[in-house]
Amino acid sequence: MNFNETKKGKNVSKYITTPIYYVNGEAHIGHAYTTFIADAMTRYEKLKGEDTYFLTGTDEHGQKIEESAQKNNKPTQEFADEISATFKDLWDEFEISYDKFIRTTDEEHKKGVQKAFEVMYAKGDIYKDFYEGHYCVSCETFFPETQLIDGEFCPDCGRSTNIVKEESYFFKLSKYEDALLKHYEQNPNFILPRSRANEVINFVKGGLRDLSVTRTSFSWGVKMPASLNDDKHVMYVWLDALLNYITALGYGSDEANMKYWPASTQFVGKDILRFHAIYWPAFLMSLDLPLPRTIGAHGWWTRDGEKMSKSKGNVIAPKEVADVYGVENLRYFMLREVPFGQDGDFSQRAFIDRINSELSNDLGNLLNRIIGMSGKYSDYEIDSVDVEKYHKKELDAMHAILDSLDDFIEGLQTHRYLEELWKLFAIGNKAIEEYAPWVKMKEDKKDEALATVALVANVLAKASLMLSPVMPKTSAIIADALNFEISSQSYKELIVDKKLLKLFNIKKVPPLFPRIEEPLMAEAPEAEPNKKEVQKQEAAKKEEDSLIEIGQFFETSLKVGTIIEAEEVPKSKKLLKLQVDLGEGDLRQVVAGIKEFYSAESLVQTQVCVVANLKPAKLMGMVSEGMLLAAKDEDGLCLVRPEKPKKAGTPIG
Ligand code: ME8
Repeated sequence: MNFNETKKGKNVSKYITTPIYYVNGEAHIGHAYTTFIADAMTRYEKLKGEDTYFLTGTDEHGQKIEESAQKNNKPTQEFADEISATFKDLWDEFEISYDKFIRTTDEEHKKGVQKAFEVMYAKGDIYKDFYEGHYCVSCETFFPETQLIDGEFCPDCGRSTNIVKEESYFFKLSKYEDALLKHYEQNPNFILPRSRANEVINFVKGGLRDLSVTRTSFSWGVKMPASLNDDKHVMYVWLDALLNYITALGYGSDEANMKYWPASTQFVGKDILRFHAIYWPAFLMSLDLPLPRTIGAHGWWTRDGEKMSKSKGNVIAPKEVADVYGVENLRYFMLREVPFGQDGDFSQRAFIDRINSELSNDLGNLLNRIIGMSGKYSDYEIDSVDVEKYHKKELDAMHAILDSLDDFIEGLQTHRYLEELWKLFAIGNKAIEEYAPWVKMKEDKKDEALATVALVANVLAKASLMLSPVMPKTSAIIADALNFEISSQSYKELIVDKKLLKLFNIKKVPPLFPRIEEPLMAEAPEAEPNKKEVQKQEAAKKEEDSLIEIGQFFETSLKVGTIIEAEEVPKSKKLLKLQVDLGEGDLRQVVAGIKEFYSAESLVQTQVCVVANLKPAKLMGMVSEGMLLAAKDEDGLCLVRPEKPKKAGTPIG
């Protein structure tokens, strides 16, 4: 099976997905961001005339949902129905253009998951054993003891974990380690942004354990396939959830829409990248299905620089923002504000600034000026007949920008896409200042004045087409004023073929973006901090700033090494030259500054902990290919060693 399979010879369709949202709480701004970006990408592809399919939905099984329902004194299904409906209603109100809203409690989905389980089982990729480990209910994930914080707390969310021992079916994740690494290497766009790929690759290189894919400790999940005759177990929620991307297309039931597989872009938050970039492709390999083209991992949204949480009372409900500022303005702000993949901050100040300067000034005013001028000079009639003659330079500059936009979409860089698009309005605004049509009118050069007005009308037409994936309704209003419709047909004519608008009468429109002077929403609640509180917060912030993500830690390869040879470096007071065995024939020369504390002979055949992926360095002319871990205080230095002998090369972490 070639996992890179593209649909050569067939029409390539675009299948775009959001994560499916847990039904343990209502939608917040982070959910809205993923949904907006996926919606904008789908609309962009549609505009280009592609056959698209856009999936979103809700993730409804697992212990976390069961517990949330209990807390709310509701039967689990009823609770899931209610919360799932709040997501669907919100996306409908926001006119999100999804083709399907999947729920993991849908019967077809459950059938598809059971079929996938049977296929993996028949292939020998699933086996039964026992699992004992630390389980984080909130993340629905087991963690090895070595990854826990203080031996107890979840490394992802910091909550306390429980020890769970149970019979379980396991998926042979370890079998796919090499195939996954090969796939990452051969497909540099599999994980975007590329900066996020390293943490995944290092995690896989650190060794994959087989994955427990069933549970017996609770029952709120997809039942086992009847053919296995093992009712005690239900499916692990992540196996169930990830498979939604194919069951939504009918995998295991009516498979007509499987023609959309593989997905072109699957959007996820950075916290769930590992599930999507490791487990998900491994499951697909096991099912002999091609892998998605791109997993796009976005960053985290904060509010006024603070993490949002229910306890702080600073969570932003997207509906609240949309009700006062408008959903299209919110879409624009979120997609313009952050480089895809980086964390973003929601502040009303930044939001209002963008509305006033970019939407109201750059775009809104340009449209109003052109309507005003054409009303005065030509009774609202706009004719592009002389635009080429007087404005070739501006037309060329505009078309060069339009030609470059596709690359930003390919790289999921919506902020760059919008930044470039805004250069069109700059061309329009500059042309008005430079050619001053009102002066031309006085000089009796009416055709020149009207050519400038028509140039700007064309700028607005082309820009509104390209803005339509992000601001569909606003763009439709602009297009209507300019007497055309946003469609793949007009895209072809105005963008691909670079044609100009035909003779038409421009319509008056009310201002699209009234200026906003003051924040329209209540600010995030701010507790009155006393002096002690401030000090505490500053200390906590300092600590938090120095914290790293688990992925950053795994970027360092630490290994147990056995010292085979050791000798003093002549003329050096501090250095010893060591030959260290890191297993599987990996013999390293390490030059270490430990001579004052250890004799060369005492080190031979002892074990040390080695940083194994440092760039080689030269010390006194000798290459050193690693570093030993050591602790030093006023009493001197001691090497950090494994408590018991371990095989050379054993990973530490
Ligand atoms: O993880 N900023 O669901 P979920 C940006 N059911 N994104 C945020 C965010 C924030 N402050 N908070 C959460 C799940 N998200 C699983 C997915 S897919 C097969 C299963 C993002 O409701 C988060 O990163 O907890 C994730 O991408 C999405 O919201 C859903 O989170």
